[in-house]
Amino acid sequence: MKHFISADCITNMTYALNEAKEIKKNRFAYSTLGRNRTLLMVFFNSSLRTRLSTQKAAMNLGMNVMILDINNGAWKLETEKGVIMDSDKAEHILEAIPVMSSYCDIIAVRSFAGLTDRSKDYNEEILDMFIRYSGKPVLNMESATLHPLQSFADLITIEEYRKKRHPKIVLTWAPHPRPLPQAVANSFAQWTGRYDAELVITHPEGYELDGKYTANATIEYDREKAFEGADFVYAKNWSAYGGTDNPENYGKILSEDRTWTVDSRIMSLTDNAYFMHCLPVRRNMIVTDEVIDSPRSIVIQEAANREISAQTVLKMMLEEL
Ligand code: AN0
Ligand code: CP
Repeated sequence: MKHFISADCITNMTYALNEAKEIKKNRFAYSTLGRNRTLLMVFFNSSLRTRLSTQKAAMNLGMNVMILDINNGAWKLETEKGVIMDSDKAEHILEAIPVMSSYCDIIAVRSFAGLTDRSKDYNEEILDMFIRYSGKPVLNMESATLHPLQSFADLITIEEYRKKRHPKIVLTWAPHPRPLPQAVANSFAQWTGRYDAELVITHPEGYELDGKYTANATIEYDREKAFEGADFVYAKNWSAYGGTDNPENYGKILSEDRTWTVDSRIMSLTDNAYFMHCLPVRRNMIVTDEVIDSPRSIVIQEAANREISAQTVLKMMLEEL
């Protein structure tokens, strides 16, 4: 595996999950694999988990790690091609990428969707520039449309907690005061679509995700029916994708319906399901205190597995260097 951009970069999901299991048993087994190799992590957006877990994973493999927050101490970057640079942006990404990549062996990038121009976001213009102009393997730390390190950690967690061979997993939209990208939801659907499970996605009308990612899922608008008998409930907010009929809705909040907050009543319809969320989570918007504080909530274990997903991926990337 050269780049790690999406689930498509993993040819054998069972192998990847087994690798993760082995790494979790002894995370220092490959502590010299990354010797004299440098990971540069570039952030265009905030992070707690991705930053710490990916750094820890790289350290477990013996790598050196450098981190750059573009919005904190670096020059403001121009990302549009062909513009006259007379604004406050002092440097063009066309120089910044090859310069940054000259100092490292693997370059990791976080760059969220702008949520204004769907084709720009869904063409992954920023991530694509890193792939094209860095000359180095690129690790996706949440791009405009996907968050593969999160989804891989989610699957590792489901694999650890599932009691049935073919569990029912429900991805449920939940309310949030700010418009959020579809990346986590797209990616979760893409990864679980390749896992031995039944995936049901429930959301208010208008929140349909890009069909490219939901091909192996059942869309159920009846929320109660969706939750019935679930083994895992994965909550997430996303803004509208817009679809073919309403592209103008892209990035918009279409519903603030608080009855979609995951609470004990809706959880009681499940088969004693585990509650999951990628975090950060807004309590009593996405999920009630009662549910997230209950013993069925595995959000902390899920976040801890981010170290394992990142280490499994970095190991595969280092082996290809
Ligand atoms: C981001 C999102 O929804 O994509 C990151 C989640 C890991 N969440 C927020 O911005 C709150
Ligand atoms: N889940 C996740 O990616 O969290 P951060 O945004 O804090 O990195």
